[in-house]
Amino acid sequence: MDVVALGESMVTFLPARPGRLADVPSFDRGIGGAESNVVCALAAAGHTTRWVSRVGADGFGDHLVEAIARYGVDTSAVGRDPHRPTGIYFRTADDRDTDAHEVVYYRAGSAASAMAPGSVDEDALASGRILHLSGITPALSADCLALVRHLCARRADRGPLVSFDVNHRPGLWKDDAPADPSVLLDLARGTDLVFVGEDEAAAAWGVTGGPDAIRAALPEPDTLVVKQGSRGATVHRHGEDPVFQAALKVDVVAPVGAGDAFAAGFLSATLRGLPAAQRLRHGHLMAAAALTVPGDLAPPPARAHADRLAALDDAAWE
Ligand code: KDG
Repeated sequence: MDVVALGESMVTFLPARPGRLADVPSFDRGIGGAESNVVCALAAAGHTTRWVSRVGADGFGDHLVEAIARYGVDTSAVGRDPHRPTGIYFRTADDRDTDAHEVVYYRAGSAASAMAPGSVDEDALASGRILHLSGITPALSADCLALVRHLCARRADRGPLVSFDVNHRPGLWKDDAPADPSVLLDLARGTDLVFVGEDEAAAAWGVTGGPDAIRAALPEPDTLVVKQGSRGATVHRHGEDPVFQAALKVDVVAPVGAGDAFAAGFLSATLRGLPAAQRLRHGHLMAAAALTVPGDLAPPPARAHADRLAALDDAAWE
């Protein structure tokens, strides 16, 4: 197995037309979930992947498991909870206007929020070359925080490389959250590969000043990828000079899911041992695909096509 991801996924409701949530009359069903988005994109790009989670014993749970399995993701370690529902969430229509962007979650008390150390299949979690986690899970409950803390603990007998996307979701860090978002910095310290946006580092940790300042606050992970919005991203790796790579300029249809696609592209290139700049380019290519569709997930460019685009000379990538 190349990549295993742990996290909550939800049935997503995308508004049929633009407007305030209060005014939208109908919604199209999709699937969302940062970590499953990553493994779906990786599976579509030809990697072997597994999603570990819990869903309710309900129709939404059936839909999630079936839809994610259709991408080619192994779902055999997804548990069913007969007592708790599958989470769902709604998005507002005009995702292009980030000020009007609304995400409304119905996930408190969900099946996935009850995940805890000992309640998920540890062998499945250790079965990949990479274990991908995100900062969404620790916001869901004290049990979920304990589970992620356990998985992020730096151990001598390292199993998979641990990848952690900070994914700061302000809507989840309310009064009933098990901690405040500064805990994400502690968790990130124990992992090997961290993705964080400049905006997230400022909002969650109060770290401003760009990639160098973020690296100074987070020196432990071998690889730190700082996403700088539409400008591009910078990777810091132990023993190497930082590398910046500009992003592709696209007309954004919906930003949700682009960070997951970026992580998938970067992880795909990491698994293939490509150099840092190529890892960033593959991240940007997958993100560009996700940015230009309304849902969370877009079919990634075929690997040979992505390789050709990533190999274009620097002028094409400025
Ligand atoms: O990264 C996209 C995710 O935010 C979306 O799919 C839903 O997982 C989700 C969340 O918790 O916000």
